[in-house]
Amino acid sequence: MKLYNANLSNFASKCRLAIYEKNAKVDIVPIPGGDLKSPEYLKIYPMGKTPALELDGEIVGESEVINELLEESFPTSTSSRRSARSSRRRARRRRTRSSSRRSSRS
Ligand SMILES: N[C@@H](CCC(=O)N[C@@H](CS)C(=O)NCC(=O)O)C(=O)O
Repeated sequence: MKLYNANLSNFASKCRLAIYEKNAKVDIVPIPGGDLKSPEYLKIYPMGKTPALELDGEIVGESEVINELLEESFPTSTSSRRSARSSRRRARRRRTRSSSRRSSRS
């Protein structure tokens, strides 16, 4: 797993904290091209935002969705570890739900 991070982003810091707390095996990397709107980064994540998590070639955005995925992949409690595939499926559903909530507000 790889987290595309900008140190000054408060949204990315939520994910960094979760990664540090869990001591999770996630590479925290800077934004390719040095800018959220660089062609290199837009190719990876067309929203051009941080944070974004890369997992087996798939990109997951939204700090809350990322943190839920991290919790399921690296649980801190004794709750059972869910499979990465089902975590990703749930992350996709949450992303869809959170973007439809946002568009119904506007
Ligand atoms: N709802 C998103 C917000 C992410 C966000 O807006 N991040 C800022 C940096 S703090 C960003 O990427 N801004 C660039 C842009 O909106 O184009 C999340 O929770 O991850």
